[in-house]
Amino acid sequence: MHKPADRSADDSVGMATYDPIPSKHPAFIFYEKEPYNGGPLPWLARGAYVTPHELFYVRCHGDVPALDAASHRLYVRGLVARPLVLSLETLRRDFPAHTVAATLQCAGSRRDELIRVEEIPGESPWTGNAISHGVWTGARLSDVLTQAGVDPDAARFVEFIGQDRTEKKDHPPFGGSVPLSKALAAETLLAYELDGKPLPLIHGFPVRAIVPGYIGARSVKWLREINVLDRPSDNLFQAEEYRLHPPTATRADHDSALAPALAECAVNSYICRIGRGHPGGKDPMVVEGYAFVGGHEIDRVEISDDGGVNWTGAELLPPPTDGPQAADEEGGRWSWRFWRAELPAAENVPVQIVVRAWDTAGNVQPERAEGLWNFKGYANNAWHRLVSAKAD
Ligand SMILES: Nc1nc2c(c(=O)[nH]1)N[C@H]1C(S)=C(S)[C@@H](COP(=O)(O)O)O[C@H]1N2
Ligand SMILES: [Mo]
Repeated sequence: MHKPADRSADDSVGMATYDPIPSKHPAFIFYEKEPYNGGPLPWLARGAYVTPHELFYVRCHGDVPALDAASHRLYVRGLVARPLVLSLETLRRDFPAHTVAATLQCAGSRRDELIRVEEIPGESPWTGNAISHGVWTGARLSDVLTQAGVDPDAARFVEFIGQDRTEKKDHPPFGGSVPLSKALAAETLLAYELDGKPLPLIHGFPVRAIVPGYIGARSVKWLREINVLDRPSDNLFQAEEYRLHPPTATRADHDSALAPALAECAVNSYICRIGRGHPGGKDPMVVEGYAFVGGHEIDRVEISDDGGVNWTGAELLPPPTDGPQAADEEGGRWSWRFWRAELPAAENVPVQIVVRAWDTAGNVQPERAEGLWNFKGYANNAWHRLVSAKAD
């Protein structure tokens, strides 16, 4: 059992409680257990459209605080006319509940391919598995901010601060900020449910921010403070981490002020599995994966079986109309797309299968990971290449 919350209400910050974090699926890959970091094998990520909780990737920068839902408080402060102190009960009772299906993708997803370009010490080698899809229910952040009365002249950004102790020097809590316009958008939630169930502990219980389309880092878990600011957050994870440095910058020599803070996810796609059929035989090869973009929609997915010379369209599958996804109020705008393609049986196997997606703004994934390399290993959206299985 979890130890009783030892930092439930105000300022007490207690010890890490890892034991027992609900166990994940046997095919969940841990990069680290403290902090808790892992994701599903990619073929399992493509298994169910709404990711089962036991397969939902977990990205933690510190401990997993065991918060008590009854005594937890959320503070809304900064450039507001009426600062608020909200309990979970008031959040549920005083604000209409909204449900938004949103895919979360960590900026470090697909880092392993960047590591193959050049080493990235100290960062986990996530494959395309730092991504999962959930259906989130909570209060609209805009409803809460309206009640607090945002200063119309000075307010520009909204900061989220969690209640964890991160691994960084002096153990600051994890935090970040989003522009006021995104904070006021209908899709941005203070979520207390995932797929109709209470938020699991490791995913931010009892309440987290959900910022659909943005890198996962902006969806702050174990949310404790919401601050309306005239500038971006100076929390370490906004001011220093989760910024996109040029390939020339290094850990020892970089200027974070010159590197843009990551926000919306660029167009991306990934091959999760290749059905072998009979390699070298007559049956087509079945290739399946996901595509995701924040802020636009996936327009099309293309697939190549000759390393990216010739391309054919993959079939974009519609999101399910039943199950938790059916409650989405946003028409699937913040949801990943599953795709599937059949390729003629290759005469000579193995072949290099490549996927790339286009979004509705006409953006396409870049060809090579080489030009995307950065010393933090963020935001890899190069064409994804996989070599098909060898013939028996
Ligand atoms: N308080 C807090 N919030 C956090 C984090 C964290 O370490 N602490 N990690 C962030 C990062 S980097 C990501 S990618 C997502 C991961 O959400 P998940 O663990 O629910 O998948 O949570 C974000 N919110
Ligand atoms: Mo992340």
